[in-house]
Parts: sequence; structure tokens; C-alpha cells
Amino acid sequence: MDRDDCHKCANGGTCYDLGGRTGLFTCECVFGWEGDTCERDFDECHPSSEEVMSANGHTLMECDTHAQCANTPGSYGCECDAGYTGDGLACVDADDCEFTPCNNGGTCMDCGILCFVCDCTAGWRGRSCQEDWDECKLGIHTCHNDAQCSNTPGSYECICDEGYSGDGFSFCVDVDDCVEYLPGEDPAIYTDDIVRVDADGNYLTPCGSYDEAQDLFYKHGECITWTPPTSLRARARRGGPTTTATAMSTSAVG
Ligand SMILES: [Ca+2]
Ligand SMILES: [Ca+2]
Ligand SMILES: [Ca+2]
Repeated sequence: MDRDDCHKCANGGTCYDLGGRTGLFTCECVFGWEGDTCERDFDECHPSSEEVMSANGHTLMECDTHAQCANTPGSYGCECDAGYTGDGLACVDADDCEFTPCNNGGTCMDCGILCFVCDCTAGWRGRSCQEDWDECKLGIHTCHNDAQCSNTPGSYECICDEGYSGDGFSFCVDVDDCVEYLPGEDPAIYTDDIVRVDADGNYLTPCGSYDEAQDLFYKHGECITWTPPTSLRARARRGGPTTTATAMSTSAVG
């Protein structure tokens, strides 16, 4: 063999000398390469009929219907389309919930190719449950009439109006402003305000409460103590609201 004639087969091709000192040779290429000296990549993704014939007996892999052929130097591969998963020869519907697209505790359901549906927890909405409901603006809150709604991410709060205390939902009562309602307490203990009636017999808004033990009247809003007239103290001790206009004058407490 005249080795001088056989040094030009690239990419692992096998060279055959065609005759001593003729300078002629031929290359047998490994699969994936073609050309006289195996210098050219075989584009398996777009083979001509000639190339298929010369595929050295190799059967070209057929990519799945839902895959794309990707040519590489000396080889090729199959890549599943978006929404599918597999080795490229067989592609199946991918799990679109794999990367937990539903936020804030939402439940994900795969609904086909590149499709997911989120079942959001209360307080959240949007395709991925990323959007907070503004319950206050939407008017779907359950705040008490004497409370203000305050939106929060995923929920909302109800804050009793100034001068009222309670849980903000089931009750907000006009109470001694020096005492704050604590969750778990019986709201009834905050409802013993003295009811005043004016000279015409009309009920006036309760404006304070009377502490019999301490003999102190708590005026709402300012947290000051005030000693009511003897007549009022007497009625308060008897229990129940005062019912006559003479119990106290409007100016005396407010
Ligand atoms: Ca190739
Ligand atoms: Ca899917
Ligand atoms: Ca909210």
C-alpha cells in the first residue's frame, strides 16, 4: 500500500489506496459523514434520496410526529415539540403542572398540550392564582356596618370604626374607648353603655359607660373620667339604662 496517497480521509474515514504510486485513493466514511474525503456532514434531517441510498446500510431514525429533527456535525437528534416529553423518537403529552404554575396554594390540573388550569384558593384569582381579590373594592367582604374593610394579599381585614370595638365582622359595639375588646371575650360586657334620653323622650347615641365599682364614668373618644350627677349614679347602680330625660344633661357628658 502506498501510504502517501492515503492521508486525506477526514472524520475517521477509512482510506483505500487505488494503486501504487498513482496518487489515487478512496474513502469509506463512518456514518454521519460524506464527501470524497468524508469532510461533509450528512444532514440526516433533510436527506436526499441519494444520501439515503448511501447511508451505509444505516436506517435513519424517524423522529416522532411531535418532534423536530436537529442536525449536528456527524450525527443528529430528535427533540420533542414544546408541550411534549420523551426521547424524540416517542413523544407524549408533558405534565404542564410539573413546575407548579399555580401560586398561593392553587391546585393544578393538566388539560392537554401546553395547557393547565388552576383551581385557586379563596382570595386569589388569575390564570396562575397570582392576583389578589380586592374584597373591599369588589364589595364581597363581610365587614360589620360599623367597620372599615382593609384589603390584604389573599384576604382582607375588618377594622371597627373609631369609637367602636369588636371583631370587625360579627360585631362592632360602641364601647368604653379606654378598654379595648380582646378576641375571645364576651362582647356583651362591652354593651352596657348608659342610654340617654333627651327632654322629648328620644334616645341619644350612647356616649360612655359607668363603672359602678370605681364610681367612674368613661367618656368615649377621650378616655377621661368624669363623675356623673348623683341622680345618674343612682340609676346606674340600679342597673339598666336610664330612661328619663332628667338623668343627665347632654352638655354634662358630651
Ligand atoms: Ca449530521
Ligand atoms: Ca400537558
Ligand atoms: Ca385581598
